[in-house]
Order: sequence, then C-alpha cells, then structure tokens
Amino acid sequence: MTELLSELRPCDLALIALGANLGDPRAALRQARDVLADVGELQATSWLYRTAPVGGPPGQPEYLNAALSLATPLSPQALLLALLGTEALSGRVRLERWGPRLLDLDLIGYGQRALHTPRLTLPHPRAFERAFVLAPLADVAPGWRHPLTGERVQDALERADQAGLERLDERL
Ligand code: A4P
Ligand code: MG
Repeated sequence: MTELLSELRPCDLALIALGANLGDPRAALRQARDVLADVGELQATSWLYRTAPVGGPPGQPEYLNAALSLATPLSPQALLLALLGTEALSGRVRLERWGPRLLDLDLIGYGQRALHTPRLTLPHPRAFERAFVLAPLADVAPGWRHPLTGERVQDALERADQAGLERLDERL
C-alpha cells in the first residue's frame, strides 16, 4: 500500500502531534503510529513525554505526548480525515474542548503550507505556544520553520515554559 502511494507524487512532510490521557495512552499512541504508517512513510518518531494537562477541566489526568513525521501523498484535508478516523478507531468521543481524551491527533504542519478553512488550520494555531507539542516535535523536526513567522521548532521550544514536561526513556 505504502509503496503504491509513494509512486503517485513527491511528498511534503507532515508533522503530527499525538496526545492521550485516558485508557492506555501508550498503547493508543503506538496504535495510531501504526495506522498512520499505512497512509505514508514514517520518517521519524519522537520520545514519549509525560506532561501536565494544559487547559481543560481541573483534575484531568496527566498526558502522554509524542510526535511523528510522515511523508504522505494525501492532501492535508485527506490526511486530517485519516487522523479523525484514527481517533475514532481508538474509541474517542468528543465531549468538551480540551477535555480528557483517549487519543488526540493534530496536524501541526504540512510542508510550508498555510491555510485556514472551517475544518483545518495550518500550521496548527496553538502549536508553537505549547511545550507538550514542541518538545516531541523538536525530536523529529528541530529545524522546521513556522510557515508564517519563520521561527524554528527548536528555538520556540527554548522560549517555551517547559514546567510539567518529563521525557521518558522510551520512544513512540
Ligand atoms: N482542526 C483544525 N485545524 C486542525 C489541525 N491542524 N489539526 C479542527 C487537527 N485538527 C484541526 O479538534 C477540533 C477540530 O479542530 C477538528 O475536528 C478539526 O476539524 P479536536 O481535536 O476535536 O478538539 P480539541 O483537541 O479538544 O481542541 P483543540 O483546540 O484541537 O485542542 P488542542 O489544541 O489539540 O489541545 N495538555 C497536555 N499536557 N497535552 C495535550 O496533548 N491537549 C489539549 C488539546 C489540551 N491540553 C493538553 C493536551
Ligand atoms: Mg485536537
């Protein structure tokens, strides 16, 4: 499947952030990694991070966060559908914004594309403010530049508040 897809056209690199804080987060993140490896070629995977919840209801459990880069012939819109489908496979139900979840998959960037539609904003609007996104992203794409500001992931991470972030000795 992946071989067939890769013959269609050269790929832009998609950067995907993964998060979970209900059920078995480690298993959910790794299942998502395996599903996504079927819609492109995995380029790199991050370390796993244990992170304090940002926003949402008080008292929600800690998150496990990670990131991966994927070369895929899917358009950003088609890839978003694949991410939403993968979330649904994990059993995720949307109850409240920033609420606890079995699996959250965000498309952080897609090459240097910038777009804003009702269903998809690229790059992800809050990605460069959040250490729980930036730390794993810096494992897979430290030199990727924000298409609108030109800032590198690694530089954004260095200015971000990294309190509550713990890198585990395990890869995604
Ligand atoms: N959408 C638009 N652009 C994108 C994009 N680039 N990637 C739309 C993914 N989705 C995008 O998302 C709502 C809708 O956003 C999608 O249907 C899609 O069409 P959602 O995942 O249902 O909503 P959400 O995740 O509750 O809200 P949001 O605003 O995406 O939240 P964030 O920014 O993802 O934050 N704390 C820690 N420590 N770790 C976490 O992982 N995650 C969140 C969620 C909050 N606090 C956290 C963590
Ligand atoms: Mg989300």
